[in-house]
Amino acid sequence: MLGILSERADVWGEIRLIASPRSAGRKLTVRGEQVEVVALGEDAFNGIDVAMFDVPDEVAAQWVPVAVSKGAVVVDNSGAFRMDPDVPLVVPEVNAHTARVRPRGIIANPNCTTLSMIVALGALHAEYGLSELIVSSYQAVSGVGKAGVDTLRAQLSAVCGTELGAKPGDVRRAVGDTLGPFPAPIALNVVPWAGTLQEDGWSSEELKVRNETRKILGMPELPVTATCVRVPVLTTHSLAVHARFENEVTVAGAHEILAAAPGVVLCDDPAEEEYPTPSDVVGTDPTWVGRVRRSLDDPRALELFVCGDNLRKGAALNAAQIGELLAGELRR
Ligand code: 2RA
Repeated sequence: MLGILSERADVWGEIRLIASPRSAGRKLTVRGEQVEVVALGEDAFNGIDVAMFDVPDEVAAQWVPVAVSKGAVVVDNSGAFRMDPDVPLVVPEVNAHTARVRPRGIIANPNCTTLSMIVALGALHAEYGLSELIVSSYQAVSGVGKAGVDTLRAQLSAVCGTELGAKPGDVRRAVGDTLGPFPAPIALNVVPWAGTLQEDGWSSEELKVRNETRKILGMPELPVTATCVRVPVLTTHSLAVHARFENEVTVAGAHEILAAAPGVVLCDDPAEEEYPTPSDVVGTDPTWVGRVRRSLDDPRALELFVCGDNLRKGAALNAAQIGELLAGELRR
């Protein structure tokens, strides 16, 4: 977040850094300047116009209303308010207009998995009219935070550190009980699980993709099925998308829409081995789209592969873009 605020147009006056008392007094760099962190408390929000929260759900639930009571509009990156009907869930390229109506003084930032595909999907929906969505995610370990990254690195050392490396059946033995935040080894493996167990075997992550996509597109009845999978990638989520539309589609038409869509890069030339991969996409801002195909059995459906940096557009960048919308309002 600090990096993104430092790179983008400087629309801000004071940037105040607020964290738990444990971090108070630390100095962090933003806009090239050292700024001292102040401790979270009611007075910390005095005089703040826009407060961007990036804290666990329970901390957001407690402190977001405090910031609002002090006069701030809050951009919240947690899941605490996303499905509240009085809180808009905003992706500026897709539904910026919804940010203007915020009865609770809160705007929610979507989950990184939804954000990694929704800009491309929103552009196709605007032209063709989405009628059904089936997605499978390939999620990076940084989606779980530092523990996810540390665990993948440690497990990779354990399985690849020997001269010959682990053989396929050795992975669980090599990793031992150092599973970290994952239910199974993540090095040299794929784990069909992200989030917490919900009713009927769905994961919380799968329900977030469904519910948030519906809310962002303003389609509460849209059929959405997600299968969320964790893969041994550090950063950048990928999704294989099957999208069915009201109207017939063509690959050329989809290419034209995606190539013109703000926030999307079309990278689709399999003959030249050009398709997005997390290694190439990480560190960039747009949603990258490739492998665009018309379904063989359905002229109204497209298959695509999308990649988005889960820490940039998937989190901090989208929050900063919402903050910029608010800063624009305040200047008027
Ligand atoms: C994940 N989407 O990747 C979550 C993080 N918000 O685990």
